[in-house]
Amino acid sequence: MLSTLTSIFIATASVQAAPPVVTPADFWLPIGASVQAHNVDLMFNIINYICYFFFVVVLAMMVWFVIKYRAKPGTRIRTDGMTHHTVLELSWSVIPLLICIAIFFFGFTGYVDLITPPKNSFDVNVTAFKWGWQFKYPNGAQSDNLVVPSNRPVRLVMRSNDVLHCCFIPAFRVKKDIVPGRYSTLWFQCDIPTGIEEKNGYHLFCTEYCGTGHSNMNRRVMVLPQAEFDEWLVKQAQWLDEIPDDELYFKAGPKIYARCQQCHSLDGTVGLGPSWQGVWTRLTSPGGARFSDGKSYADIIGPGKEYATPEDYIRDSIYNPGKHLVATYGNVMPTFKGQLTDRGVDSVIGMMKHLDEFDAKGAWTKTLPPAAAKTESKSEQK
Ligand code: HEC
Ligand SMILES: [Cu+2]
Repeated sequence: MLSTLTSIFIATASVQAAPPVVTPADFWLPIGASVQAHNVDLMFNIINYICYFFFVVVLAMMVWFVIKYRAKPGTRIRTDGMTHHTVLELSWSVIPLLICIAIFFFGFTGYVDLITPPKNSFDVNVTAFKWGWQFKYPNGAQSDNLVVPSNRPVRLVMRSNDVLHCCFIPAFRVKKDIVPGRYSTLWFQCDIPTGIEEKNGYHLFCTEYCGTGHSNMNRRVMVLPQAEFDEWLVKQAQWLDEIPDDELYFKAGPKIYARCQQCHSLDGTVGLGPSWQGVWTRLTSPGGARFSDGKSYADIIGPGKEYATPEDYIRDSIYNPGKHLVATYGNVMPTFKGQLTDRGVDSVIGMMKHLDEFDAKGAWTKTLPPAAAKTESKSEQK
């Protein structure tokens, strides 16, 4: 135990002692902000310059031969049949072979480094789904953008809820497919903190075309110094608990709605899912057929029916979306079981009940009385 601790300490200490590694952006590549970036870029540049070199050599010789051996007017000389030139043929076989072996060697050892996370890495669980990401941390905290500690290897343990996705963080030079039914891992270490501001974070993309909402999978990676990260992590795990019950719907609601927005509009626009406009009135007043099996809300909601209250129906729609399909819509909503806690669901329900207080984008349009505004800035966080 002690020896493990010591070795972790030594490993961390030696990593921290190393100066931060940054490769500035150039014509071909964006900024390289991970410890791996340098090697990847080196390989890329070497291969790139080898290509330029041979491109120029081949093209120059081509032009030169075209001029030198062109058919001059008036001559009808035919060349002899080709013989061979051992030295020339051996050199154009052996030299490229050596170059290829070198490229393979450095490429392969580099690849092995890229797929082997160091032992002391910090694990983040990643779920990719149509169409978003969820990042879960060891203490139970969750976030929509990836937040990681700096100066420490981070390992992403990734899985997909539905189809093939791919996690790509260009600034870190890492990329890995996320295949349904299988865990994929990816690691990086970044020594250049960005702060918690989303706009300063590094880009994270899905680079496997996964359907209509594919482009909604763009996120940011924020890197914080370890102490700041630990603080963020603790707060993040409790962010919903810290908000008083009666403020949940406008403080937590919009943040959670951000995950529903690509399918559910607030202003009546038809999307992949039914708009939430007027949803509360619909649920609580008698209406006609609503579901694809011909049932109406009144058939399933009410005392003694499947759902005692509209709240129960909404909660179940979020945890078991396929159970009652709203007519004309497909069974495409992902379940939010394990992703939204009861308090999370409560805040969405609260938002649906007060939709008149939100604009079409889900921002709360009212302001708090001064006394309450103080608590807001305190608990406000990403
Ligand atoms: C990928 C698209 C998609 C996302 C993301 C999505 N939904 Fe849905 N949702 C649907 C579709 C499609 C339906 C209608 C079919 C059905 O009932 O499952 C639906 C239905 C619902 C219903 C029932 C609506 C009604 O009029 O009876 C509720 C409630 C709901 N979603 C809540 C949510 C919440 C809350 C979120 C975010 C946390 C969310 N949805 C995210 C597609 C989505
Ligand atoms: Cu995707």
